[in-house]
Amino acid sequence: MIPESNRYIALSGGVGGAKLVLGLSKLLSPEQLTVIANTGDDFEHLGLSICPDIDTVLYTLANWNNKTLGWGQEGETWNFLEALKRLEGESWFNLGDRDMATHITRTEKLKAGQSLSEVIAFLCDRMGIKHPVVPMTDERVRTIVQTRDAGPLAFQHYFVRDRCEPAVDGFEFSGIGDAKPSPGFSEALDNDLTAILVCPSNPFVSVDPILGIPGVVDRIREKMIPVVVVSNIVGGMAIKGPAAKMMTELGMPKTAVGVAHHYIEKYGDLFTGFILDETDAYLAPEVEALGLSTIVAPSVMVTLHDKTELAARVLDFASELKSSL
Ligand code: FO1
Repeated sequence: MIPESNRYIALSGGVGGAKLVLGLSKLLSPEQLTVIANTGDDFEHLGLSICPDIDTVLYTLANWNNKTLGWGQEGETWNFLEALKRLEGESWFNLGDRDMATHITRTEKLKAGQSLSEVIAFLCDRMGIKHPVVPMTDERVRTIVQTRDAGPLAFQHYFVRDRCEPAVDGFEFSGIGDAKPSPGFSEALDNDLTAILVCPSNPFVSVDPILGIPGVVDRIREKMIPVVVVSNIVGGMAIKGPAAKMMTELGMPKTAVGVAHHYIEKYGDLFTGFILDETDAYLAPEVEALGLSTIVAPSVMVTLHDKTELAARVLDFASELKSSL
């Protein structure tokens, strides 16, 4: 049993992160869990404001998510996209008919002057989501992927239009210097927290933008609480997305050790715990040697049971680390 006074922040990107968030939401009350979603992937397309990671988390918690694609809505149809193609419109980003309703609602409300946090709170309410899911910031932050041959690319151009093909050189988060944590993120950081949980999301383009918001790392550090990461790399492959390919191109080992090393190198002793999949159990001594307490747990989440089991292991581990601080 998780004591009612325990409170957590989960940092999440899209598909992989949303799976653990769903598991956590089954074990923790809305008062105990705040989900912070990356907005570096957001972009403007066809006049619409699109927030892929936030929407993936929302659709997953609402059980509206497309189980085959990982992103977008279940029962989706593609009439708009087909019609757009006939008119030679920009159709490389697959916008489903149902999904369009989310983008149009968000765009209208933002244009009317609401903050992104207000719009996402409205969407959570309409989708029946009780756990607070908040954008990392209300300011505009955009991930730019530096590539060797194609120069700087806006994230969705790199990811969807160019299918992650260009070799990556580095990342930039445009606008981050002026960004503040969103009100919900800031309030959650003011709480008496038990731990920060870093979901199995891409370290470079999902977690780094959240931690890159000025002041966030210092505020976490001041709290002297465990920061626990679930590796997004299992058996040398990313659970989803281009993380392993990026690591190779950046000259890093594409293993969970590479992930741990990235976090330690960038954030020093901010991180305390690391969770490895069973496949990677043999890497535990190497991760421990980097100064991270490590446990091994099945972390490939297919069923709801897998998600809640991993969430339970993460929470147990965080409690153990908290009591040993
Ligand atoms: N990912 C794709 O690979 N192809 C798409 O056409 C695509 C469309 C899309 C539409 C709405 C949405 O919320 C997400 C969408 N994604 C698509 C996923 C998204 O681009 C990425 O998964 C994230 O940005 C990476 O976390």
